[in-house]
Amino acid sequence: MKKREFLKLSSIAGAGVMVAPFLACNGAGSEHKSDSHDATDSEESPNVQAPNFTLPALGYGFEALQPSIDAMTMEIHHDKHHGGYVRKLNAALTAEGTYAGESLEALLADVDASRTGVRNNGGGHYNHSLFWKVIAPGGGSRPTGQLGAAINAAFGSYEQFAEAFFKAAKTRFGSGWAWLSVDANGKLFVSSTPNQDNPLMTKLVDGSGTPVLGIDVWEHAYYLNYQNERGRYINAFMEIINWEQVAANFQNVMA
Ligand code: MN3
Repeated sequence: MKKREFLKLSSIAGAGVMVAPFLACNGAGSEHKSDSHDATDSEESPNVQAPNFTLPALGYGFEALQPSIDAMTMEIHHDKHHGGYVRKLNAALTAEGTYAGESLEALLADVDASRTGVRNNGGGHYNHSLFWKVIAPGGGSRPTGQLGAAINAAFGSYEQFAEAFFKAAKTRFGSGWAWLSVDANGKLFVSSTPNQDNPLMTKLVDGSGTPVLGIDVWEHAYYLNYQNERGRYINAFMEIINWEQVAANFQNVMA
């Protein structure tokens, strides 16, 4: 898979809306600086834009996933946690002063350890935007079609995939995520990352790729209902996976 295709990802997380550059005046001597803009000595590009990432709607009610995930956890997790990542991502990009309208995916593919705000909050925005979509009321289904075949090819069977995914999620020390992703050769693999990192962050993770399924194993994702029993939460999650959405994510990567 070519780099360009790798970056051509499903737009699960709204990209920055195109807005007028806020350094519009270029007349001699009319140096303009936004009040909210962290002034630096570097030459400012006329392409600099105000970042405008937004919190996506959940797509179902806070109570829709009960009893697997309780309504209060969903409300706090979506509105407060994810909302905070979006707000802080916009703030971090504004502070950097070089945002030029890149997609969230492109930002994450390029982010390095020096850009803590974009790493943590851009990762948080991407990860949660994926998370809300790969779970759905109902559940109990299993991957079919091309995705099912690809899972069998990579892991041997659904059960062996499930075992690997469960283990990655259960053994992630502290806060983080477990993933099912597609690598540069189009093969599925399971991995886990700390904090809000994800496999798109080629400069920061071992084993980069495009996630098609992710589980949040931060305690805020499950503690109200499951307390310290992360394994019970992972099992509950795996029974409400929206495999149609995961299959669509997979098709999008492979297209
Ligand atoms: Mn979370």
